[in-house]
Amino acid sequence: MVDSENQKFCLQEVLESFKSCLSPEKEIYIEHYVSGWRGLVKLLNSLGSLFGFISKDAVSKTQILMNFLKSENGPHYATVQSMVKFELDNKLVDVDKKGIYPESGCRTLLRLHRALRWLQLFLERLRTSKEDDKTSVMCRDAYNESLAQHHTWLIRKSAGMAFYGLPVRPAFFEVMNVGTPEQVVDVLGKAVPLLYEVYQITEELYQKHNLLDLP
Ligand code: 1PX
Repeated sequence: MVDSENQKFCLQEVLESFKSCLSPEKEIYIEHYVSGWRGLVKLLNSLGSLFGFISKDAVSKTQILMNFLKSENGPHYATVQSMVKFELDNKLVDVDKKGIYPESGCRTLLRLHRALRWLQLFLERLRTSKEDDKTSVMCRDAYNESLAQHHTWLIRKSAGMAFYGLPVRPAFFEVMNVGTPEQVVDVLGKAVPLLYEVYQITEELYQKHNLLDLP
Protein backbone atom coordinates (compact mmCIF):
# COMPACT_ATOMS: atom_id res chain seq x y z
CA MET A 1 0.00 0.00 0.00
CA VAL A 2 1.01 3.62 -0.46
CA ASP A 3 2.18 4.89 2.97
CA SER A 4 2.19 8.58 2.30
CA GLU A 5 1.83 11.13 -0.45
CA ASN A 6 5.60 11.21 -0.55
CA GLN A 7 5.71 7.56 -1.44
CA LYS A 8 3.21 7.94 -4.25
CA PHE A 9 4.33 6.82 -7.66
CA CYS A 10 4.22 9.19 -10.56
CA LEU A 11 5.25 8.04 -14.00
CA GLN A 12 6.26 11.59 -14.90
CA GLU A 13 8.76 11.61 -12.04
CA VAL A 14 10.31 8.36 -13.26
CA LEU A 15 10.55 9.80 -16.73
CA GLU A 16 12.37 12.85 -15.33
CA SER A 17 14.91 10.62 -13.55
CA PHE A 18 15.66 8.62 -16.69
CA LYS A 19 15.90 11.89 -18.63
CA SER A 20 18.40 13.31 -16.14
CA CYS A 21 20.51 10.18 -16.26
CA LEU A 22 21.80 11.02 -19.75
CA SER A 23 24.73 13.44 -19.90
CA PRO A 24 25.28 15.59 -23.01
CA GLU A 25 28.01 13.08 -23.99
CA LYS A 26 25.44 10.28 -23.54
CA GLU A 27 27.02 8.93 -20.41
CA ILE A 28 24.59 7.47 -17.88
CA TYR A 29 24.56 8.88 -14.36
CA ILE A 30 24.08 6.01 -11.93
CA GLU A 31 22.45 8.22 -9.30
CA HIS A 32 19.57 9.17 -11.61
CA TYR A 33 19.34 5.66 -13.07
CA VAL A 34 18.87 4.32 -9.57
CA SER A 35 16.37 7.01 -8.71
CA GLY A 36 14.34 6.03 -11.80
CA TRP A 37 14.24 2.46 -10.51
CA ARG A 38 13.28 3.59 -7.04
CA GLY A 39 10.31 5.44 -8.50
CA LEU A 40 9.25 2.26 -10.29
CA VAL A 41 9.58 0.29 -7.08
CA LYS A 42 7.08 2.70 -5.48
CA LEU A 43 4.55 1.69 -8.11
CA LEU A 44 5.29 -1.94 -7.62
CA ASN A 45 4.79 -1.59 -3.86
CA SER A 46 1.42 0.03 -4.40
CA LEU A 47 0.29 -3.06 -6.32
CA GLY A 48 0.38 -5.22 -3.20
CA SER A 49 2.39 -7.93 -1.50
CA LEU A 50 2.17 -10.31 -4.45
CA PHE A 51 4.96 -8.25 -6.01
CA GLY A 52 7.02 -8.05 -2.83
CA PHE A 53 9.68 -10.52 -3.98
CA ILE A 54 10.28 -8.53 -7.16
CA SER A 55 10.39 -5.23 -5.30
CA LYS A 56 12.81 -6.69 -2.75
CA ASP A 57 15.26 -7.75 -5.45
CA ALA A 58 15.05 -4.38 -7.23
CA VAL A 59 15.61 -2.52 -3.94
CA SER A 60 18.57 -4.71 -3.06
CA LYS A 61 20.19 -4.06 -6.45
CA THR A 62 19.66 -0.30 -6.30
CA GLN A 63 21.06 -0.36 -2.76
CA ILE A 64 24.25 -2.12 -3.91
CA LEU A 65 24.80 0.58 -6.52
CA MET A 66 24.03 3.41 -4.04
CA ASN A 67 26.52 1.91 -1.59
CA PHE A 68 29.24 2.00 -4.25
CA LEU A 69 28.30 5.57 -5.05
CA LYS A 70 28.61 6.56 -1.39
CA SER A 71 31.86 4.64 -0.83
CA GLU A 72 35.37 6.06 -1.06
CA ASN A 73 35.41 4.92 -4.69
CA GLY A 74 32.18 6.86 -5.26
CA PRO A 75 33.53 9.17 -7.99
CA HIS A 76 34.33 6.10 -10.13
CA TYR A 77 30.66 5.13 -9.89
CA ALA A 78 29.33 8.46 -11.15
CA THR A 79 28.45 7.01 -14.56
CA VAL A 80 27.97 3.53 -15.98
CA GLN A 81 30.92 4.20 -18.29
CA SER A 82 33.27 5.18 -15.45
CA MET A 83 32.09 2.24 -13.33
CA VAL A 84 32.82 -0.26 -16.12
CA LYS A 85 36.28 1.20 -16.65
CA PHE A 86 37.10 1.29 -12.94
CA GLU A 87 35.90 -2.24 -12.16
CA LEU A 88 37.54 -3.78 -15.22
CA ASP A 89 40.85 -1.90 -14.78
CA ASN A 90 40.97 -3.05 -11.16
CA LYS A 91 39.73 -6.59 -11.82
CA LEU A 92 36.70 -6.14 -9.57
CA VAL A 93 34.33 -8.19 -11.73
CA ASP A 94 33.74 -11.96 -11.80
CA VAL A 95 33.74 -12.41 -15.54
CA ASP A 96 33.25 -16.15 -16.20
CA LYS A 97 31.95 -17.59 -12.99
CA LYS A 98 30.93 -16.40 -9.56
CA GLY A 99 33.98 -15.74 -7.42
CA ILE A 100 35.03 -13.10 -4.96
CA TYR A 101 32.97 -10.27 -6.47
CA PRO A 102 29.41 -11.66 -6.56
CA GLU A 103 27.97 -8.18 -6.18
CA SER A 104 30.10 -6.07 -8.51
CA GLY A 105 28.58 -2.89 -9.86
CA CYS A 106 28.79 -4.25 -13.41
CA ARG A 107 26.81 -7.47 -12.75
CA THR A 108 24.31 -5.68 -10.52
CA LEU A 109 23.58 -3.02 -13.11
CA LEU A 110 23.33 -5.71 -15.80
CA ARG A 111 20.33 -7.20 -13.92
CA LEU A 112 18.56 -3.84 -13.90
CA HIS A 113 19.57 -3.25 -17.50
CA ARG A 114 17.85 -6.48 -18.56
CA ALA A 115 14.78 -5.46 -16.56
CA LEU A 116 14.80 -2.11 -18.38
CA ARG A 117 14.27 -3.98 -21.63
CA TRP A 118 11.23 -5.71 -20.11
CA LEU A 119 9.92 -2.34 -18.94
CA GLN A 120 10.34 -0.76 -22.34
CA LEU A 121 8.53 -3.65 -24.07
CA PHE A 122 5.75 -3.64 -21.48
CA LEU A 123 5.19 0.11 -21.65
CA GLU A 124 5.11 0.02 -25.44
CA ARG A 125 2.40 -2.66 -25.27
CA LEU A 126 0.47 -0.60 -22.74
CA ARG A 127 0.78 2.50 -24.91
CA THR A 128 -0.69 0.81 -27.96
CA SER A 129 -3.25 -1.30 -26.08
CA LYS A 130 -7.01 -1.02 -26.19
CA GLU A 131 -9.23 -0.54 -23.16
CA ASP A 132 -10.09 -4.23 -22.79
CA ASP A 133 -6.58 -5.59 -23.35
CA LYS A 134 -5.18 -7.54 -20.42
CA THR A 135 -2.23 -6.04 -18.55
CA SER A 136 -1.24 -9.55 -17.39
CA VAL A 137 -0.88 -10.71 -21.00
CA MET A 138 1.09 -7.59 -22.01
CA CYS A 139 3.36 -8.04 -19.01
CA ARG A 140 3.85 -11.77 -19.63
CA ASP A 141 4.61 -11.31 -23.34
CA ALA A 142 7.14 -8.56 -22.60
CA TYR A 143 8.70 -10.75 -19.89
CA ASN A 144 8.95 -13.81 -22.13
CA GLU A 145 10.60 -11.72 -24.79
CA SER A 146 13.25 -10.35 -22.44
CA LEU A 147 13.96 -11.13 -18.80
CA ALA A 148 12.56 -14.66 -18.74
CA GLN A 149 15.52 -16.11 -20.61
CA HIS A 150 17.80 -14.97 -17.77
CA HIS A 151 15.66 -16.39 -14.96
CA THR A 152 15.45 -19.80 -13.33
CA TRP A 153 12.34 -21.94 -13.68
CA LEU A 154 11.23 -21.05 -10.15
CA ILE A 155 11.49 -17.29 -10.72
CA ARG A 156 9.67 -17.61 -14.06
CA LYS A 157 6.82 -19.49 -12.38
CA SER A 158 6.59 -17.01 -9.48
CA ALA A 159 6.68 -14.04 -11.86
CA GLY A 160 4.05 -15.69 -14.07
CA MET A 161 1.71 -16.08 -11.08
CA ALA A 162 2.27 -12.50 -9.91
CA PHE A 163 1.31 -11.17 -13.36
CA TYR A 164 -2.25 -12.48 -12.83
CA GLY A 165 -2.50 -10.09 -9.89
CA LEU A 166 -1.96 -6.99 -12.00
CA PRO A 167 -4.81 -4.49 -12.05
CA VAL A 168 -6.86 -4.18 -15.22
CA ARG A 169 -5.76 -1.53 -17.70
CA PRO A 170 -7.95 1.39 -16.48
CA ALA A 171 -6.93 0.78 -12.86
CA PHE A 172 -3.29 0.46 -13.90
CA PHE A 173 -3.50 3.79 -15.72
CA GLU A 174 -4.90 5.35 -12.51
CA VAL A 175 -1.98 4.04 -10.49
CA MET A 176 0.44 5.75 -12.87
CA ASN A 177 -0.94 9.01 -11.57
CA VAL A 178 -0.52 11.20 -14.65
CA GLY A 179 -4.12 12.08 -15.49
CA THR A 180 -6.53 10.95 -18.17
CA PRO A 181 -5.87 7.82 -20.29
CA GLU A 182 -4.90 10.15 -23.16
CA GLN A 183 -2.32 11.83 -20.94
CA VAL A 184 -0.98 8.44 -19.84
CA VAL A 185 -0.60 7.39 -23.48
CA ASP A 186 1.14 10.68 -24.19
CA VAL A 187 3.63 10.25 -21.33
CA LEU A 188 4.23 6.64 -22.37
CA GLY A 189 5.00 7.91 -25.87
CA LYS A 190 7.82 9.96 -24.37
CA ALA A 191 8.97 7.32 -21.89
CA VAL A 192 9.43 4.42 -24.31
CA PRO A 193 11.99 6.06 -26.68
CA LEU A 194 13.86 7.48 -23.72
CA LEU A 195 14.13 4.10 -21.99
CA TYR A 196 15.18 2.63 -25.31
CA GLU A 197 18.00 5.16 -25.64
CA VAL A 198 19.30 4.46 -22.12
CA TYR A 199 19.01 0.74 -22.79
CA GLN A 200 20.86 0.93 -26.10
CA ILE A 201 23.77 2.95 -24.71
CA THR A 202 24.26 0.45 -21.89
CA GLU A 203 23.82 -2.53 -24.21
CA GLU A 204 26.51 -1.26 -26.60
CA LEU A 205 28.91 -0.49 -23.77
CA TYR A 206 28.43 -3.93 -22.21
CA GLN A 207 28.74 -5.60 -25.59
CA LYS A 208 31.97 -3.75 -26.34
CA HIS A 209 33.48 -5.02 -23.08
CA ASN A 210 31.97 -8.48 -23.32
CA LEU A 211 29.92 -8.05 -20.16
CA LEU A 212 26.49 -9.16 -21.31
CA ASP A 213 26.70 -12.61 -19.69
CA LEU A 214 28.22 -11.72 -16.31
CA PRO A 215 27.36 -14.48 -13.79
C1 1PX B 1 4.50 2.32 -15.48
C2 1PX B 1 4.63 0.90 -15.21
C3 1PX B 1 5.75 0.67 -14.34
C4 1PX B 1 5.87 -0.71 -13.85
C5 1PX B 1 6.88 -0.71 -12.79
C6 1PX B 1 7.35 -2.01 -12.46
C7 1PX B 1 8.70 -1.99 -11.84
C8 1PX B 1 9.21 -3.35 -11.86
C9 1PX B 1 10.58 -3.48 -11.32
C10 1PX B 1 11.11 -4.81 -11.69
C11 1PX B 1 12.55 -4.91 -11.33
C12 1PX B 1 13.00 -6.30 -11.54
C13 1PX B 1 14.46 -6.44 -11.32
C14 1PX B 1 14.83 -7.85 -11.59
C15 1PX B 1 16.30 -8.05 -11.62
C16 1PX B 1 16.54 -9.54 -11.83
O1 1PX B 1 16.38 -10.03 -12.93
N1 1PX B 1 16.91 -10.27 -10.75
C17 1PX B 1 17.04 -11.71 -10.80
C18 1PX B 1 18.47 -12.10 -11.04
O2 1PX B 1 19.28 -11.55 -10.03
P1 1PX B 1 20.51 -12.40 -9.46
O3 1PX B 1 21.19 -11.49 -8.46
O4 1PX B 1 19.90 -13.62 -8.80
O5 1PX B 1 21.37 -12.78 -10.62
C19 1PX B 1 16.50 -12.27 -9.53
O6 1PX B 1 16.64 -13.66 -9.50
C20 1PX B 1 15.08 -11.83 -9.47
C21 1PX B 1 14.26 -12.06 -8.54
C22 1PX B 1 12.90 -11.43 -8.48
C23 1PX B 1 11.96 -11.73 -9.61
C24 1PX B 1 12.09 -10.83 -10.80
C25 1PX B 1 10.92 -10.98 -11.72
C26 1PX B 1 10.89 -9.82 -12.65
C27 1PX B 1 9.61 -9.67 -13.34
C28 1PX B 1 9.54 -8.32 -13.96
C29 1PX B 1 8.17 -7.87 -14.10
C30 1PX B 1 7.67 -7.06 -12.95
C31 1PX B 1 6.19 -6.98 -13.01
C32 1PX B 1 5.68 -5.73 -12.48
C33 1PX B 1 4.43 -5.36 -13.10
C34 1PX B 1 4.08 -3.94 -13.03
